[in-house]
Amino acid sequence: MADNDNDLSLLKSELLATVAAATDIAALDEVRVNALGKKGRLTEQMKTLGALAPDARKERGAALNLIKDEVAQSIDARQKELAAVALRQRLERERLDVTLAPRPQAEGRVHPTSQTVDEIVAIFASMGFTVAKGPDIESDWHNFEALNFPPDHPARQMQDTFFMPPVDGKPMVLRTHTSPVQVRTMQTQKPPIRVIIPGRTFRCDSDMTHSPMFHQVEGLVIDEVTHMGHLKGCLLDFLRAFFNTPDLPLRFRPSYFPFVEPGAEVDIGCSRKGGELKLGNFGDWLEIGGCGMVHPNVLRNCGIDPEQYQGFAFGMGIERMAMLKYGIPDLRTFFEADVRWLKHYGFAPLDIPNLALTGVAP
Ligand code: 2NL
Repeated sequence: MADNDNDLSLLKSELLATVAAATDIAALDEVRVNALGKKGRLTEQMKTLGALAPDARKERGAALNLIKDEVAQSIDARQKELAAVALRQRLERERLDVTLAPRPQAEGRVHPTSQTVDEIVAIFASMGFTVAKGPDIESDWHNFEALNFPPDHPARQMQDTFFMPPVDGKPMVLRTHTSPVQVRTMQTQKPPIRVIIPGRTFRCDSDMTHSPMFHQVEGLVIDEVTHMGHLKGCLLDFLRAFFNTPDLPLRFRPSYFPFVEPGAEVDIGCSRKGGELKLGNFGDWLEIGGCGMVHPNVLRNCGIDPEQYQGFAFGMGIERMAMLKYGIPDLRTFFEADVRWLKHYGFAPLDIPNLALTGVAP
């Protein structure tokens, strides 16, 4: 009997020691399985009781039950302890100091071209336009042919083109305007159509006022009854909103673009007194883009019946608009990637265009 008592008290202190030594919940679970699980050491002891004489079985059984209870209690207590420690550590780790000063403002700036595109998109979106996109490398057909530039037409030389290697025998170019995206839109959408296309364009031209890569925004509206009055009203609303000038005058000057008939150059009112350019009703004029009624040949080339539908289109240079709005004097600086320039002329990332003051917000 004394031997039995000894081996049980040894087993008990061993098990309690392993409970105390468990330093996390996973280790403690293992201890529980090793002691009380199906093949645990106490369970194995229980299984040996059947072989004992009734008296001995009763005595040893009672002793084993006491040990079982004690070990189970000790595991539960340790579990609570470890959970409390884990919680304390987590609270420490995830502490948030709400009294800290805000982080310094981010260094990054939004490029004036991007900011201007965002502003243009916001205004036209409020007028019911969607935005379309297309590839920079275009087929000669999408860039010229569909737009009523016949193969040897001198108008092709109006736009000095970067030619690309042919694809599947088809001549390819870097798009010289965003108009091919309008061609793609007319081919894939049914009228009524109202889209603008802001994007990169390329012309083999580089001097004070020309960069080989620049950005354009073009607009296209196709419907059953669309006329020059709609075109002029649309551009007037847009330009007054964009330049934040409610009385900005607008003038159409007859001009030639192969893809429109009639076509016009778009001028806005300005003053050039004392070498300083100011926009507004001052009697002088500044060219800002071109526009016209979409040529019936273009509609036909894009699968739209010119007897049923007509539309207007317009185009403007984005850098030029940014220069005018934000007083940036030199076009070429837009593409020099000079961080000092970007710090000076760039916009804070959250300087979201606000239409509240423009009068066109619905
Ligand atoms: C300018 C002149 C213009 C268009 C662009 C256009 C597009 C299609 C059909 C007809 Cl698909 N027209 N676009 C029309 C007139 C002028 O841009 O000075 N851009 C900077």
